[in-house]
Amino acid sequence: MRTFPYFRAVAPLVTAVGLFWSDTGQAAKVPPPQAGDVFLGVRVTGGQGAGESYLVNLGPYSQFTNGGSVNLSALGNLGADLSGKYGDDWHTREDLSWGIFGRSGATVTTLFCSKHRPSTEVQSTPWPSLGTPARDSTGSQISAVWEGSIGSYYYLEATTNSPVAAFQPNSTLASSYEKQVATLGTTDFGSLSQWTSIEANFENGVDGAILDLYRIGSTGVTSPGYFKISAAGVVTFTPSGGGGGTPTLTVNGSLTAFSTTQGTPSFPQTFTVSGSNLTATVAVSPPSGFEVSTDGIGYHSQVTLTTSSGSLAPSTVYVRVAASASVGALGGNISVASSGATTQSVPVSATVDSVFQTWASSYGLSGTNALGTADPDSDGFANGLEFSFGTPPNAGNAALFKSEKSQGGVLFTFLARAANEVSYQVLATPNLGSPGAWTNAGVTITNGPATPTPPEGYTRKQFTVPATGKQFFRIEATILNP
Ligand SMILES: [Ca+2]
Repeated sequence: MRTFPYFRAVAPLVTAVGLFWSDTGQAAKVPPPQAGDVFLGVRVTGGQGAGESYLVNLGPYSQFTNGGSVNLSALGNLGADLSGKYGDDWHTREDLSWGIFGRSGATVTTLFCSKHRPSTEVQSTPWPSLGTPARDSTGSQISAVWEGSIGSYYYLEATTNSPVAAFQPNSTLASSYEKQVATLGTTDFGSLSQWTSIEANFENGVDGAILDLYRIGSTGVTSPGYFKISAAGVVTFTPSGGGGGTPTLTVNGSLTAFSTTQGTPSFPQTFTVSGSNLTATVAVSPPSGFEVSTDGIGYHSQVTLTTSSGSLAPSTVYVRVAASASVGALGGNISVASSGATTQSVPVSATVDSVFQTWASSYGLSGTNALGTADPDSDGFANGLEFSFGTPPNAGNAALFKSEKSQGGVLFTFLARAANEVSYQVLATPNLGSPGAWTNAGVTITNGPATPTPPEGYTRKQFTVPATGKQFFRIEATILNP
């Protein structure tokens, strides 16, 4: 090809000769690799081919996440390269290993790597998730191999059998695949990756050297599938759960109508959520007035379920009416959602009674007899007053409170609901014949005697009015959430 006499005899033309080489394509470099590409590396620890590792750009990681088959025919004849470099028995050599590596180019470092898959049926235990410093550090080691400034894949010449494969001399440079995965005293691609080995060797043939592909990003670890290579050197990818396939959420169980009294959370009910091929966590969000929990102890306005390798094992979700729910009927759908999956809805409904309604029901009152203005025991005190002062609405009573002479005047004692249920005010007037003349009596209501024990829901209160002049007093009770 080159013109030998020119090269030898006319030194200034050497540069021109070099350009001539390039034009013929004899020394074609691999196409510039891109961030997000996934690479295959092959190396041996001794024997034939020990001086060089084999690097193949498999193309972008994104092609492995659609859940379908992946066409890798553009890789060329890798078998010819492998046989030529490592011998025809390369696919049974115990000292020959392969591994997968790569990283994204996003501002958030996402890593791609492999792990020996025990068998086609059994996925490897996923690599641990990594924090930002560990991902950044590991990512820089990976970058060194495919785009480092000296000796990286970027500068290598393609083999005659594959446009995207190249042999890389093993060296102590950071760009050396062999250095990154075989240096003693460190995990693969630096000390922070926690990748004890991303490789599989071929001592049990190609069926014993399957590689799971993992993605390790800020949202955790997923695996879209696994790689195999045939004895002829044909690489295939099989999609599996976790990043491959359609993200799917499944809900089991349903909820019957809840009921509770305002201020008191209802008893919980449960349903389960499971999922597959998930690429994100699962958010469980109930409508207003309800709250959810993953343990039946801590309740929240929303809970997040964490997936493992794209799967969510059946997980119990507890649901209850919140203590803060408003009186009346409430309901809607509990949303179970994860990115890319069809959102599931769990219908939920509840009736929240007011404290007064629950009180009336406890006396067997219903319908019009349960109204606050009704007086079913005809004692002259409407239910609202009986509730406010702790007297029975279904058995007549003579008074709502007790009054007696005391040292400072007249002592009034009565049973009271909690301050957030009923408010009490003492009013006074000098003349019952003057409607609208009731004014605040200016007395202070304090806690009364604790004995005898007040009925549940009540405390005993008291106040004293001076025994001077002529005054009429009344206690006004306002039910805050009737
Ligand atoms: Ca009554």
